[in-house]
Amino acid sequence: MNDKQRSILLDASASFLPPPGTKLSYGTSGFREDASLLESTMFRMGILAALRSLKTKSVIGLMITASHNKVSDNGVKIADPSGGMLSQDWEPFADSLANSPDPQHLVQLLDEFMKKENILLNEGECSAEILLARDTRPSGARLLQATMQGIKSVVGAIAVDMGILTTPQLHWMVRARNMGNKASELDYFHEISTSFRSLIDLIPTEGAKSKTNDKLIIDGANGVGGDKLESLVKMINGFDVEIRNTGKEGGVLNEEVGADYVQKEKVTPQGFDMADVGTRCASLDGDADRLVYFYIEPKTENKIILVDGDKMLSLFALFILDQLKIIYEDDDEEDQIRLGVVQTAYANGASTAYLKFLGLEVVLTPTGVKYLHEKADEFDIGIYFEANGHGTVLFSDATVEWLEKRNRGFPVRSRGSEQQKAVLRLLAVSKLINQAVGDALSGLLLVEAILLHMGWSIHRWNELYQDLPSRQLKVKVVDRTAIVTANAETVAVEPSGIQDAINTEVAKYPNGRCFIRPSGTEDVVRVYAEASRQEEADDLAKSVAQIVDRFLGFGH
Ligand code: G16
Repeated sequence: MNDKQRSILLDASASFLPPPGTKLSYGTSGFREDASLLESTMFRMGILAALRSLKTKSVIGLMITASHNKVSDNGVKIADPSGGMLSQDWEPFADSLANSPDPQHLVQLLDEFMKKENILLNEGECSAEILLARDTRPSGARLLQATMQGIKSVVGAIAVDMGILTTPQLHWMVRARNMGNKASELDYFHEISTSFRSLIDLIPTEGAKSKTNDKLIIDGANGVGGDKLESLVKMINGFDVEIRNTGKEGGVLNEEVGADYVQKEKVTPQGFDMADVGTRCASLDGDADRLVYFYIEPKTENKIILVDGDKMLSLFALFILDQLKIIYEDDDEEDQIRLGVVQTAYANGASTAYLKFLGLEVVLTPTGVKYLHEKADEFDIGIYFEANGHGTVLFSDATVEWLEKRNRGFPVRSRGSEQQKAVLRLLAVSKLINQAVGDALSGLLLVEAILLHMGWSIHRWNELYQDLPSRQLKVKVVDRTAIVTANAETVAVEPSGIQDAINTEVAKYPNGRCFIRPSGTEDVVRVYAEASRQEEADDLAKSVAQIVDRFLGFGH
């Protein structure tokens, strides 16, 4: 870094000092805090994104969002050149940058890191480009300005404001740009609506006859996803969707609405009532990277039957397996495509048993799409989902090429055969489902297309297997980082003795399972419990929450 660049950075960073007394940490998917604490972090993540762009010689994305968190929070997610999350080996640098106490220290840190990573900053040659977007949070505009200033303090770096988008839209655009493809919002809508249409056109006649196409109601979390879905639906004729998203009419983002609320509380979101009994409903989260389905049963007050990420994973796996079976018919090429699934400890035990029963390889990782994505990428077709509705299906380049080659290789007499249709269906799925990151909008269209293909209602889908009753709780503690976990978060190795206490509780319940972990997005410890009956899952979660409080709570 030359003297001119150094003095620009020193001057600019003087206006962005970190909030005193706050330790910022790069969590499950980036920084997340009360929005009032984040200006310096956004400025510094702007610098980091510019350096990442220089290092990778690619376009980088920076999304200003706190996803499922309350409206007063905000945060940042960074998209790497592939469209996936920022490479994990840059996370410690992100942490040091965010917490650097003053401009001199910050510039020294940058200098050292750039030397280590061999990042050169030559005036006139800088080709860093960062696509920026934000969700609908009121603090977004102010934080965008801070981010822009950070990017601009790296001489020659370009910031492109893409406006208000869902997180997966931005990740999709970054991937498309780096692949040299068209990457506007319209291109995104066009790609997913046309591939959805292709899947519908490929429904076998028998299936099409039983096509229900009944109404779908969407809870848009009062955020960006509802608005974007409205634009998308306009491009798809005959899709009967009602979107409830009152953000612009006073409804508060994520407040008693949205995928996180519905999945954790298992109750109807605001704006839904008994008039919706039996109807297929779905909830997006605040930045539309999560999706869960649900329906309300008669006489259950505000309780819902949740059809979560695990059920979506199972539906997708079943459909893809069916298509592969058709493709391999009278073929000795079997086992050529390695299909695998990735879950976390939150996956309902019944879902894992079902996936294994289907003959699938199931891999478990810690919470965080960055871990699941990485594992799913190791398969030819990898499906990953967290129970909370984050997930997607990844097709390797070789698999897409193999499908394209097979499609071209069909002799004239077999054109339009079921085998060719199965190939075309998988190709359409690879275009419809976001290859960069889990995406509620594209996931929703894939669920809808598969339900139509199978001629299934949401009830039939839900019957794939019966969930074991479960309960999730949050516990406020003095310092959640005191918990250290192992074995994909299923065991707490610290504080010493806590796992033994949990084991003693779990042993009291038939089919009992329980784990604790510090959240990486909220200042809480999460407790997950499963048991044979709902009351038992509730009791187990409650007693383990008390153990957490005893070991780490404010009175311990
Ligand atoms: C983020 C991550 C998810 C994770 C979720 C909850 O989601 O991308 O992978 O499941 O946080 O994490 P935690 O339990 O650590 O709070 P989102 O939708 O909030 O960005």
